[in-house]
Amino acid sequence: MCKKLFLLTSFVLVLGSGAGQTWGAYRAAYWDADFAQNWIDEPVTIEMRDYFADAGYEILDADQLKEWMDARIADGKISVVVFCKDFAPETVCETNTADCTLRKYLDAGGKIVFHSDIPFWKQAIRGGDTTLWKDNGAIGILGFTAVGPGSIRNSYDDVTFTAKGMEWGLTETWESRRPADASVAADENLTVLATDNAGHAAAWVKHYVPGDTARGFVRVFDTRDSPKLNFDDLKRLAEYGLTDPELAGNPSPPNKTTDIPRDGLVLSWTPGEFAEGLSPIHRVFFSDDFNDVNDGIGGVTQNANDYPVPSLLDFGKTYYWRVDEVDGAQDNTILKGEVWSFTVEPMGCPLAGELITASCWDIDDTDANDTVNGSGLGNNDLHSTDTSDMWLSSPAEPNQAWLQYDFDQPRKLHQMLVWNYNGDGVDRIFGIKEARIEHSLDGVNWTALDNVPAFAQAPGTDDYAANITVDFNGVVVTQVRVTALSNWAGGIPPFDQYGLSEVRFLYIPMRARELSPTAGSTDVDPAAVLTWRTGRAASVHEVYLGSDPNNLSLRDTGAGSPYGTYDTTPLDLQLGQTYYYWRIDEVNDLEDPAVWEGEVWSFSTSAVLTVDDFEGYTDDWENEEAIWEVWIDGLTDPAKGGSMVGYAEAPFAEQEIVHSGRQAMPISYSNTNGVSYSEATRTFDVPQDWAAHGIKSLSLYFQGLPDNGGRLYLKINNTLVPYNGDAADLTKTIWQPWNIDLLNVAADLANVRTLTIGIEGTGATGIVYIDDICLYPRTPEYITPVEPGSAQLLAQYDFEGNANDSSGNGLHGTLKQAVLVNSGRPGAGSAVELNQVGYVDLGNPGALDFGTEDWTVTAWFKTAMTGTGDANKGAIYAKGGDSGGGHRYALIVSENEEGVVSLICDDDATKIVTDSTSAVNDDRWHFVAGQRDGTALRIFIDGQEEGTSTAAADYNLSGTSQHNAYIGAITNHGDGSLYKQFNGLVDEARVYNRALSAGEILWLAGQTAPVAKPF
Ligand SMILES: [Ca+2]
Ligand SMILES: [Ca+2]
Ligand SMILES: [Ca+2]
Repeated sequence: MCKKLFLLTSFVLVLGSGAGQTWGAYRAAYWDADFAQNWIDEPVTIEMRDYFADAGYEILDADQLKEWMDARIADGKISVVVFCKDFAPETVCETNTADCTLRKYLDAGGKIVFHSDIPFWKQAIRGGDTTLWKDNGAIGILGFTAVGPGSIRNSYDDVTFTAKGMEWGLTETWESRRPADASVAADENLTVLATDNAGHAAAWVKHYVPGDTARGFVRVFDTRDSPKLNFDDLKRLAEYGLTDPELAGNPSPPNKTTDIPRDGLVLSWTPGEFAEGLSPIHRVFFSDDFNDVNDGIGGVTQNANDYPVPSLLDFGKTYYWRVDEVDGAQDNTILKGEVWSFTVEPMGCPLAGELITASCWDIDDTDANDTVNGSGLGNNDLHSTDTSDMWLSSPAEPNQAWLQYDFDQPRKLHQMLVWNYNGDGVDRIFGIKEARIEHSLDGVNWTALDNVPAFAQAPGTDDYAANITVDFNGVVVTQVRVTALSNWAGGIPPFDQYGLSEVRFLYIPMRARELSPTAGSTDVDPAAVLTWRTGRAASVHEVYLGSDPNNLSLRDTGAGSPYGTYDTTPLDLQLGQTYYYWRIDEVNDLEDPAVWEGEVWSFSTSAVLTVDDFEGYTDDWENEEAIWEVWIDGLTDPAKGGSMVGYAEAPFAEQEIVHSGRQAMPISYSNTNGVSYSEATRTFDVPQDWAAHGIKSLSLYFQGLPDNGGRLYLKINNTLVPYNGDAADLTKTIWQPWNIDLLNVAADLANVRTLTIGIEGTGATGIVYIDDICLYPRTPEYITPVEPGSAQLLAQYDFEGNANDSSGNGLHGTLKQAVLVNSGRPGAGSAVELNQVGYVDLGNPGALDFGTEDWTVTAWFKTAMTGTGDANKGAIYAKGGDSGGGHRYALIVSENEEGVVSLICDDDATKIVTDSTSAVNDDRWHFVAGQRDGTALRIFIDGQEEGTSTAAADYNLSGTSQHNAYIGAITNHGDGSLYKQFNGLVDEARVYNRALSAGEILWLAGQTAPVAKPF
């Protein structure tokens, strides 16, 4: 009942604090006296803190920062935090990995503004201490090399703002000292705000949410001269692209978007926080005049969150709009919105230079391609005076020099823009004055263009904008030739040369474009809706699709603009298909040509469909995003029995025990007080079709607890599917797949409305964790336990009375300060007890050193070891030496992650670590197997394969002969001592010089019934 009680109390709390919530709550600045800073002086941090407090930002200390980030991760509100100090505190940078809170906040759409020293150079510890992370802080947390190597540091260049930097609001420069390398900035797709003279990024933004361009990690002011820090600039960076949640936000189309279709435009936005529930809610202003919109002239009041633009828009024109909100929380105050803008598609689109092949009159001419490759053109389309970026015919040409442009395919031409020859000063006289222009569709028949204007002379200065426009009036061509008839020098020797700086062809887009999925897409939903932007003037869109690119079938003929769609559902595309091919032909019988055939694009479908991976649930129960609002339990509906989905307090989903991603579903069950079952049911708003796309199996992963009772089952709609494995699998603390052959399920699979997970059995109680419910196009397979016998068994240690080898090979061990105790495991007799001092010395028999051949090491063990320092690691079995110069193969607990076993192999050249995934330090018996099988290195926990790595076929481990084999310890090759000593019990350790099969490992793990083989 506690969850319901929690709901009631927290609802009251939210009502109490929610109404007064302001934008300040989502704009914050971090400052804490108890944590250090580095390159910024403390008095400046205080000045900065006070500046942001005055601007309405919430000031957070290190603990509050952790709470605030957790809250934003949970509620996903648009937010930003400015760091006044240039070390991040341990409360949010618990580790220098992507698992820390600060990175999770970025991944959840957060924004951080960070200045001065290298980000995460040190972790700040409460009380003023620090942990030195150096460059690895940023590499681990941000996921890339955020600051370049020493060779590019300390340039002291005054930075240059990029266009983006100015757009984001930078006004005051600084001297760069710790920039990101230019190539890294490009590879990481950083938004670069400022550069040093070498082009390295002195201010940049790393975005963590796909498609986002305003949030993420903002790095600025990469130097230590802290008095120059411009707080206004920092504030503009912080607020760039964010809006006050009280105002209308998220404009669609996004602010300043260009190339918007002129027809069918519907403006939309997210309403301000307090705008709901009133009437009218919004006032919309729309005009091509900024001032009219900014001044609030005209305007339409309405309740809908969208506004269909009433008329056809003008090509190339910029329009402005704004949405004012009525604030119901503040006496219906009108909240004036931001003015947004967009620009309509141009009549003609620029044809990319890569699609044009340029040639010219004479091989002695300079390169004709310099007139179509954008050379010499700066950001604002202004051509330079650099003649190496222009074309110039060779001397002594009698007024017939020509340039020819061959297009990739027929194009309907609108215009050609021309930049004339722009040589410095007098050199511009080589510019063409009169020209003949011809065009051809077939390369044989040429037509001269009428009304070609005289070409104006270039200014011979660096800011040359195109000053010649040639109209083609929509003629369809593949080639254009420009012949010089005269130049601005009169063509008299020595001035008989002819030049151009650049041309640009503008074509009318008649073919379908912006196809989605994009060419070569993978993991496409087999029920995908294909979309494209329609060709200009097309009245019908023909959709061709098939699995043979040379034999596509016509699937649909539809109408509509500016976007076309085709729902592939009727085709029943198959999962895991590589590839499908498709093409859109745009048709209008009134045009010539009537058909514009599109390119053939391909995509492949996903191999698996996810029903639920539990990643989408949040703690925002008010918006019904909590896991227990989707998976209905017995607390919500008594018909579901004794189940409780999720936890009583946030985070509601399980975030530690996960099979993949960051969340799983916990179901607590108690089949008591008159109920004999517990269920969790998800109802699909739109029934799912599990009979389509070649689906054959439903799969899920589950994990239990040792004291769990009962038996697992599923219901698809109301059809029962009992668990087909051992009921005791529910007591295992590892992830196990349950794969269900849907052929054997008599439910209406084409119309799945509900999926139920249940545990039956009166009196049964416990918790089961569920993750990754998926659909596969394959039939389940099972692994059957098989007794491995003694074939190629090298050694076996049962610890019955001594540490002798019972394999018959005589590789007896010696107990060293270790004792034998009752194992407590049924049928297993005694086990060896190791306490981080004791161990079992197996000597150094050559049989335990393997070269390149296969082997398997297995053991039962029980431990409660915690921590991950060397003293906290525990070798279950090891042969050879650890640390520098060591050769080894070993199974070690907590080598990388607390309580998780790793298989470590090292030939002193390549160390290969194969981690398992389950934490096994629960003081219960578990079974581990590590093996080499050809080039595969694998680790199994309790019979399930949990990790695999690849080794070269000639990976040779014979060097492990340098040290003894041990159970419970490994030799530190550096000093010859034993370390990583195990704490707990070990029993039934075996070494084989062959790779046991998965079934043999299952048998050794004590499994008697077949288990599902993971897909
Ligand atoms: Ca050029
Ligand atoms: Ca998951
Ligand atoms: Ca034993």
